[in-house]
Amino acid sequence: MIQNLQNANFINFKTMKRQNFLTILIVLIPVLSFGQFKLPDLPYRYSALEPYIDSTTMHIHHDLHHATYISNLNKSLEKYPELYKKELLQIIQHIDQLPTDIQTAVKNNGGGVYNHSFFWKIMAAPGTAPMSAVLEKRLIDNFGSVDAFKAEFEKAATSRFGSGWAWLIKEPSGKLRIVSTANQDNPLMVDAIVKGIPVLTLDVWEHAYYLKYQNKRAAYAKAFWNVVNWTEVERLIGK
Ligand code: MN3
Repeated sequence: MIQNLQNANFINFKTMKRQNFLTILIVLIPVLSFGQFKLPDLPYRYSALEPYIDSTTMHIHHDLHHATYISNLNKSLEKYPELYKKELLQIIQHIDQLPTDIQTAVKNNGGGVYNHSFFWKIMAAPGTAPMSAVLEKRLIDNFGSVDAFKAEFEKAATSRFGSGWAWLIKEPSGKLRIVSTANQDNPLMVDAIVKGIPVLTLDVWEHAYYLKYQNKRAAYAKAFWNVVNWTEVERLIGK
């Protein structure tokens, strides 16, 4: 009987300790990670872009690739925690002003974080954010026709050697222009060959399309038009 009671007390004590430990952990995790960059949720379900971009690709792309850029960005800033307080846009626009030992890591991982967060936002479920007449006119004014715009964008996507991104950007003059960048670079970075505000992008890294399209990047770029959030593109272009 005494033995049983002791066992019971012992077990209770152990359980209590574990609970305390868990409580401390739950309190500490947000404190320790305070200010660090976090993975944003997708603005739609993983299957929302089906059949053009499949749910498995979205899971791997968001939960693994994008998440890895986040954790590597946080790791690369560990030596300079004051940088966690900055806006990511501020950081990636002025990589040349960062300590030299982290510039490459922040360019690659900060670019990866920014580009993916942006990419998710300019897509939407098929048919839910069609192109308005206003945006159509803007594209015609800039590129001659919507088809010519799409053809030039697809060319930027397919002719980018290796990994990178195709972009529609707005130049300071208001002119729209199509460019492509290598790796996780983007047109906001200080060393971009052509600078401008991104209003549309397509990830042309193989991880973005290989499961469904294998080596057919051109087919992926064509399918992309079905999932563009034209409402958001128009909003970003503004006046
Ligand atoms: Mn990607």
